[in-house]
Amino acid sequence: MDNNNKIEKNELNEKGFIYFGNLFNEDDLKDIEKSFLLKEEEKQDYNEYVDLDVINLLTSEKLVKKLNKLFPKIFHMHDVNLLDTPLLENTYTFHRDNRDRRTGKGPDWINDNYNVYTLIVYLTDSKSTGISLRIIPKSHRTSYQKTLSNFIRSIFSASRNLNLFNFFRKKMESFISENIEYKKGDMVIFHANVYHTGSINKFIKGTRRKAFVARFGEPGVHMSNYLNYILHERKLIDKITKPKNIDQYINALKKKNIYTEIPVNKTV
Ligand SMILES: O=C(O)CCC(=O)C(=O)O
Ligand SMILES: [Fe+2]
Repeated sequence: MDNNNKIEKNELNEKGFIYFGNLFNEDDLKDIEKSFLLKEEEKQDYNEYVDLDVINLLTSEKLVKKLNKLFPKIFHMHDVNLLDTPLLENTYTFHRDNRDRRTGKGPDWINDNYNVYTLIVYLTDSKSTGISLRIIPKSHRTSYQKTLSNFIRSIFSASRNLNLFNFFRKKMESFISENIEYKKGDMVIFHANVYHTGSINKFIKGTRRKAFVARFGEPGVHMSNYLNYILHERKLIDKITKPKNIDQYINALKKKNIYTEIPVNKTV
C-alpha cells in the first residue's frame, strides 16, 4: 500500500469515514440515472441485481480500483440499492447500517475493527436539494458509548417527531456530527457501524437526494454476520436468488474478485 493510501485508510479508521470528491463524471453516471427512472416506473418490481447499469457501476474500474487501494481483499456484501426515498423534516435520525445497533452489544462489537463498509456515490448536489449527509466521527468505536456525544444523540433520537424541538435538534446535530456537503459524482465510504443520517439543512419542497449505496466487507466474522443480517434478517435473499438471469451479476463480481459466496441459509 503506498503512502497516500495508508493516510486515507488511517483517516477512515480513525474518524470512521472518508470522502472522495469528484470521483465520477457526468459520463460515468448517465446510465445509472436512467436506472433511477426505471426504478420509479417499476416500483416494487424493480430489482437492482438484474439491472445491468447497476452491475456496471458496482463493478466499474474506477470504483473497484479505488476500493482495492484501500482494501487489498474486499468483497461485495450483496447489498446494493438506489436510494431515492424522500427525507422528512424532524423524523430523520442517526442510525447505523450494521446489525448490532447498540454500542458494545452483540457480535459486531467483539472487537474494534469493524470491517464492513458502506459506500455511497451521490447523484445529486446537497446544495441544490438542501439535503446533506451527517456523520458522527469516531462513533464506530466501543468507547463511543460513554461519550457526551452519545448522550446528546440519544436525546436527538428521542425527540423525533416533536416539532417544538426542531431548533434544539438542529443545534444538537451540528454539535455532535460533521456535515458533509456533496456534489454529484462524489463518494463517501464509512464503517457501517458509524452513526450517520441524511440531514435537511434547508427545506426545499419536493427535493430528494439520490444515491447509489453499496456495502463491502473484508473477510472475517463481521462479514459473515453482515451477510446473514442483510440476506436473511432483512430478507434480501429472494431478490438475489429468484431471478433467472442473476448470473450476469455474479459473474461480473467474480471477474473483479469481489464476489463472496451467497449464504443461501442463515449460518450464524
Ligand atoms: O441519506 C443519506 O445520504 C444516507 C443514506 C443512508 O444512510 C443509507 O442508505 O444507509
Ligand atoms: Fe445508513
